[in-house]
Order: sequence, then C-alpha cells, then structure tokens
Amino acid sequence: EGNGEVKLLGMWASPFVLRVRLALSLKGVRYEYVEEDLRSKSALLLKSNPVHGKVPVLIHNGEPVCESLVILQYIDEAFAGVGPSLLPADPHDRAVARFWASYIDDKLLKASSQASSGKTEEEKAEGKKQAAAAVETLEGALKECSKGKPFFGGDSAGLVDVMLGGLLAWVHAGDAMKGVKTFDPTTTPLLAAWADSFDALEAVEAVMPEVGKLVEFAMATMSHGAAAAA
Ligand code: GSH
Repeated sequence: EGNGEVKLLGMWASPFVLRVRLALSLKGVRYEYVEEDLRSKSALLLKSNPVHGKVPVLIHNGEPVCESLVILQYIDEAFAGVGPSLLPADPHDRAVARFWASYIDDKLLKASSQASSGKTEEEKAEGKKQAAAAVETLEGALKECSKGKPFFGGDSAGLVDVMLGGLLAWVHAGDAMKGVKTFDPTTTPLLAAWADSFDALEAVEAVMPEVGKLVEFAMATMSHGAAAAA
C-alpha cells in the first residue's frame, strides 16, 4: 500500500540479491520477486541493467536501480515512511555505516572469493589470510558501532547488518563444507552472537535460503568447474 510498484529481479543463491531481500523484509516493503536464469537472462534484466547484466535489479514504478549497495540506500530513501530506517539519522553515524558497508564488499568479499577461486594455492592461502584479518577488523567495528547492542545498527538491524547478513547463508554453507567456524565464539565472540541474533529475526528467517541447498548448489558448480577445467 502506497509503495508503488516494486519488482526485484534476483537469483535465489546470490548473496547480493539476499541483501536486497533482507532490506525489503526488514522494512516491510511488499514486492514482486522475479527469479532470473543467469544462463539465459530475460529481456527485462538486459534492458534494466544494460551495463553489467547482473542481479539484483530493483524496479520501482518502472525505473530500475542496480548494484546492491546502491539499491539498499535507495530503499532507505524511497521507502523512508515504511518500517525502520537502515541508516542512522546522524550524518557522521551514516558515514561510518557506509564505510563499513563498503569495507564488506572491498575487503571481506574480495578476500573470500580469492580464498575459494584463487588461481594458485598461494593465492588461495593469501585470500584466506586476508579474509580472516577482515573478520577480525569487523569484530572491532561491531564493538564500536553496536555500543553493546546486538547489531551494527544498535537495537535493530541496519545497512551494515544487511550487507554482512547477505553473506551469512554462504558463510554457514562454507563452514558446513569445510568443518570450520568463520564467526568463532572464542576468537570473534561479538560476531558469533551477532550471527545468532540476526538469523533469529523473523524478517530474516523469512528470506534466508536453506544452507543445505546452497551446499548442493556449490558442489554442483564446483564439479561443473572441475569438469570444464579437465
Ligand atoms: N556488485 C554487484 C552488486 O553488488 O549488486 C554484484 C552482483 C553480482 O555479481 N551478481 C551476480 C550476477 O548477476 C549473481 S551473484 N551474475 C551474472 C553475470 O555476471 O552475468
């Protein structure tokens, strides 16, 4: 009611799409979800994101918005009257939240993808090391941003929570496959507690993909890649 027409072009396993679904769910914005086949992209996707041809794309009253971090900030502004804000009110607090949101893409995500798809074992090991360092840095950021509350956004989940939360399903899937704990309660107690609190939110549960399905998807993609390389 009153949101206008909201459509999201997505792919169920995409952590970038999940960010947007989390934000819409937390704010309580109703929307139509359209699943894309990325091997055979729809005309609507190619027309809406002609530069990258990637999901997510949010289409609001016929106007497309691309890039997950841009979409999240758009959602906060365009639906300011609906549900809680993702960004805090104070300009400096907003800047800090945006800083950590970018850090998650620039450092954590880059390092993690190098850890899993680096060209050499050395490259992978370096990615793993950098990802671990980024997680440690985020533990410190959580301490400062949350001021003793459960989320980066304080009492409720905000921009940084949604950015990291989008990766959470894949963190769980990766942990299950490797038998590790990325957000270890002994080394990163705040992030471990954060993950539990975030997963327990009703709005989050409603959109999180099943970890088992992601594991299956990862195995299928990996054997695909191995077959292609052979
Ligand atoms: N920086 C983009 C964002 O944050 O939205 C990344 C989006 C992205 O990589 N999307 C992938 C995609 O659409 C799915 S996870 N890939 C299709 C392609 O590259 O052709």
